[in-house]
Amino acid sequence: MGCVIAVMALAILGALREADPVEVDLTFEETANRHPVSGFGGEWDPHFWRKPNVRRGCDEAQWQVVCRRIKDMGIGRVRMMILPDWYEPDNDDDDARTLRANAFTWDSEPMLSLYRHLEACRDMGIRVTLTWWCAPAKRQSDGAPYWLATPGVKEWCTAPNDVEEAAENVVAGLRHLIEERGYSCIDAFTFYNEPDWAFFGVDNEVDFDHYRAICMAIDRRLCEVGLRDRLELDLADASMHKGWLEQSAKALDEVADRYNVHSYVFSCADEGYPQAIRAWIRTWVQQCGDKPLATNELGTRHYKGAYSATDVDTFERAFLTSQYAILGLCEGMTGAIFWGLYDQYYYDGAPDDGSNGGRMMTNLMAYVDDGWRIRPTGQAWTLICHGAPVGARVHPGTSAHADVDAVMTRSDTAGTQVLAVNRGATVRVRHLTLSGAKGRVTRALAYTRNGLVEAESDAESVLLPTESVVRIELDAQP
Ligand SMILES: [Ca+2]
Ligand SMILES: [Ca+2]
Repeated sequence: MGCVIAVMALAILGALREADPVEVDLTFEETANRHPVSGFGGEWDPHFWRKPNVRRGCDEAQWQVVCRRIKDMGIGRVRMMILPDWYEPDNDDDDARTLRANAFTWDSEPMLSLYRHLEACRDMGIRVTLTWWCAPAKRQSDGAPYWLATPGVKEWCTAPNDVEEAAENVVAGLRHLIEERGYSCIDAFTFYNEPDWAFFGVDNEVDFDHYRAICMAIDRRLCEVGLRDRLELDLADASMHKGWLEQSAKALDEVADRYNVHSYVFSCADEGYPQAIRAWIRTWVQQCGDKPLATNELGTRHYKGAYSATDVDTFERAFLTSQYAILGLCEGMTGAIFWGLYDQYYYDGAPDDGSNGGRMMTNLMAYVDDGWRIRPTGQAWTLICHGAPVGARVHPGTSAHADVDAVMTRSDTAGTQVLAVNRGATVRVRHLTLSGAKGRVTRALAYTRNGLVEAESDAESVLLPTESVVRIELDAQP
């Protein structure tokens, strides 16, 4: 009998041992990355206060809800579009060196909507990368051909037809927003969305030299009006054409402050995706030399046209994009902008037009008719945004476990934090070491298939649940 009990006890002990999580040491590089965090956040295109959304229930009360959510998510940076016809519907005059002030429509519907978004960013301390999208083929106000567009282009976006007129328009807009209206939250500017394929010029061809000439002209004029020091020029905005970033980094080195790429490449369904993400980002970081690289549009390869994706409400989309952030930081990337913050209408079209009638449905939050429900991506991204605030110093991490990756951030305002991912079964991470000093764990929050949960922790270790992204706060001195 005694023998049986002993065997049973051993069996139970064995079972317990099996259930004990593997222990993993995390170590972090003493030297921080060359560049601090530029910001994690989302695309926030300024359409909330425009007719297609207002008529569907977007109002002051809903605005308060949305802004509160954005603040609670810890969004550090947004990318925001602007179009030239919103404020210069007709050319002010034939002289690209002199502004005819009363030709500009600063009180148009899209501009008034833009101001509300910029005011919110200013009030919430969110940085804005303003992106001058393109010269639309047609004016949005009345569908007439747009004066700055390249004629004969079949797409809605075209390259500007004149270097100096484009630069005049860009700088007029930036002066109005930053100087006259005081939106100091705009600290970065991108000329043209995805020019590598969408800079449609004469014969629908992309002309890099024309792109470069406008970037150079914008830089020169910003210097002339004393605005250059208030903005970083964030160029390339490269989407899919592999040579474009490298070409930009070589040809625009004297004017660019930073570069960005867009990523709709990866999926949790792909074998070896973590290594592929690392290699992909490493290539872009190297091509940028000593200038910072960020990802200014982030999604998964499960996009379906520009307005939908097949994985919008899945755990995998959240897991993939938050890993992209952590692995990217380890490889020297400075930030990432998720596409985008919440569902909204970009235009009012027929529901079966292939773009949901203008309803963007790929975002961190759903639409007003769904109570701005926070999707899995929104829950996971909250950990990333809080864990990697603007300005934080970044220390890449290493673990001996193939399923675990981590990065440490240190900021004067948010202290020392670790962002970790565990792709496998539960593990216990220990020795959250930097410079030989252990930080004491004060809190750990995990995103899992069950949503956001507190992760079990003591002062020296944290349990990373099965398939989780975890944000760990430490009391180590920054
Ligand atoms: Ca003009
Ligand atoms: Ca003029």
